[in-house]
Amino acid sequence: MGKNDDLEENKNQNANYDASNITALEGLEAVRLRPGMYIGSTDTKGLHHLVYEVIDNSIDEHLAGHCDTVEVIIHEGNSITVKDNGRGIPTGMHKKLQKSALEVVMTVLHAGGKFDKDTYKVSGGLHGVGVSCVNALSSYLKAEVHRDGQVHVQEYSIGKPTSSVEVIGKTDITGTFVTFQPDPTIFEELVYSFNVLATRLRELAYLNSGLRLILVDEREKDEKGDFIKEDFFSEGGLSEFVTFMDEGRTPIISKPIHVKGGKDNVEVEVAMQYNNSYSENLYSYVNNINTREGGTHVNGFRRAVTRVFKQYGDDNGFFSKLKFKISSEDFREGMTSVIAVKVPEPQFKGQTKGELGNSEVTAIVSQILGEELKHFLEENPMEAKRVIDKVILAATARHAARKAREMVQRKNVLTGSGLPGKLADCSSKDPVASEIFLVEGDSAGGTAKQGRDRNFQAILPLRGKILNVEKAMEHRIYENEEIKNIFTALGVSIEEKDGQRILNTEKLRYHKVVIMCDADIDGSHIVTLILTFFYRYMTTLIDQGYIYIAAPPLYRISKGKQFRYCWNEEEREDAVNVYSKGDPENTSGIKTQRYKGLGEMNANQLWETTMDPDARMLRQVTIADAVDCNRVFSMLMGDEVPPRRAFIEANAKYARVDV
Ligand code: 0RA
Repeated sequence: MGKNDDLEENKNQNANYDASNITALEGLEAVRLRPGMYIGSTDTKGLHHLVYEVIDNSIDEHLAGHCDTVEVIIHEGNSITVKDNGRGIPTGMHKKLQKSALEVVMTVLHAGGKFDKDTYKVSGGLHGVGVSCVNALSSYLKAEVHRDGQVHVQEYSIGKPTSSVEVIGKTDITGTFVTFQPDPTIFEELVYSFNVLATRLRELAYLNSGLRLILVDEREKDEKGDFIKEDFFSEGGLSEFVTFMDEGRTPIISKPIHVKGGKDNVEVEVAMQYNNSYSENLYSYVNNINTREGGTHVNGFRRAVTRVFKQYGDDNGFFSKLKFKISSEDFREGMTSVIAVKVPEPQFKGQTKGELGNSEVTAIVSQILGEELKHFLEENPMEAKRVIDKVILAATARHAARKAREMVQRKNVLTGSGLPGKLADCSSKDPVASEIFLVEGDSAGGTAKQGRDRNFQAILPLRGKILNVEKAMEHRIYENEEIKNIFTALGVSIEEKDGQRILNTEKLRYHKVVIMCDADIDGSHIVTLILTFFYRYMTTLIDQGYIYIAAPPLYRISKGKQFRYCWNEEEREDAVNVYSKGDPENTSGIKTQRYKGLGEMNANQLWETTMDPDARMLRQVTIADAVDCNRVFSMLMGDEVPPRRAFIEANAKYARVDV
């Protein structure tokens, strides 16, 4: 049932109330009753959403030209303060409701925005429910408004005022400071993540150039004794965003193409850069909200890129020697782009409401970008030629890739089962119950084959380092023995539809695909290579939660017949402590075995530490943040060497602990 159905229900039950009462009646009770409907969820995502909801109002003040700084403070105990230097929430009397406007904004659902409809409120979107929802879901909230020379304060608990609006002093600034403590009876998770908030503030800084966003974490201090603090500010906006995302790649034009424009109340901003990689990285936003599923704005963008580049290439005879057609995909290979639109009344569609539906937006984006791109090509013939050469290369490679892919896929049909010879399959044919372990090296593969439960666990040994797909051309990927084996063992194939490559997972043979490598730096490098491959070619499997990383132990500590496996230094010290009964003189009878690789474990040890579902630890690979993930992979696997090692060691960043 949608929000509107709810309203409808209230209307019928309270037929004698007028419109303003209905809004008030639906009230904050409804928010507490069904929080998920207003903020998405009550897990860690919903918890962070509360902060975004408050910041949205500050960003509206920025968009209206009245605010240039927003500060977010995570306090000890995980309460949050959001401070802005906007105009401050009005504090005068709201005539209709006979209350301070501040109280109305904070306690009446949907009144969170501006009162006058003419104000162009665009931030928010997916939920965009206003600061009153945050109030309803907070055990404590304080609003402090600096306005008209005075400091006004009101406090609330679960959305209800616990004091009247009081003037507590004088001020010579304007702004709104909101402090809130999320209600522990509503939220399953109460701890704020600095990284999650930092990533969002960074993104907001790029999306709203000129706005400074500051994040302070009072729960932690640095070496100097100061609170952890980060400052996000971008003068160049989306152009800098693209450069930031492409940090690990080599650009092929001197600076990103950056276009801004607007028509019929729709604002359009696009930045794009070509690099020498083979993947397309496209991020789209509507009213500062990431639209992961794209939509009409992305369609308009693609349309303009294809049309303008194609025309330019044709007009100059650049494509005349090609023996096959150029597809629209070829114009976007190695392109990193951000498309941000601001739409007054966005319609969101799709499974996760991550797709823009407003049909008028396509033509607007296409027209604005098209004109600017034409100018760019006319004025920068050298750069244009470099892009066109890249497009021709992409088309040629795609042609070769299709052939290579067809070869692999046809061969499978011809050879009956088509399963790779190296695969030790499981007996179960039920994908839901079946697991496959991708194991580094033939020797560890052998141990895993002995150690597994063959009923539901399959083993595919991979030889050494698999191909770095970040640097290889597509057809090389389908020709690669290890990668071919992964495709055929998993039972998935790539199909082309309207020039787009789609992973067909209908015949996926396992619902757990576990990457199992040594617990050392080489092992994590191999994990990363395999993950890069999954991320670029089998994203759906990650999205659907099928990809896992096994966590083999680092040590076996034993004394006599007793032993313990340890996964980190802390556990090792702990085990030694226990066996020595805390006496450092008493360690000579304690044996420490350091596992340098999977190969050093016998089959039984491998089973009981790493493969047995009752004892093992698996990390499920998730894509929490696509921007982050892309950057990580391009850093790791791209051209720039220095940032790599640190990233590899911290590869837990894109995986979370599971089971
Ligand atoms: C209603 C009207 C106006 C501003 C705001 C609300 C407002 C809300 C929040 C929430 C956090 N920061 C905020 N800043 C402003 C317009 C005020 C005017 O016309 O002066």
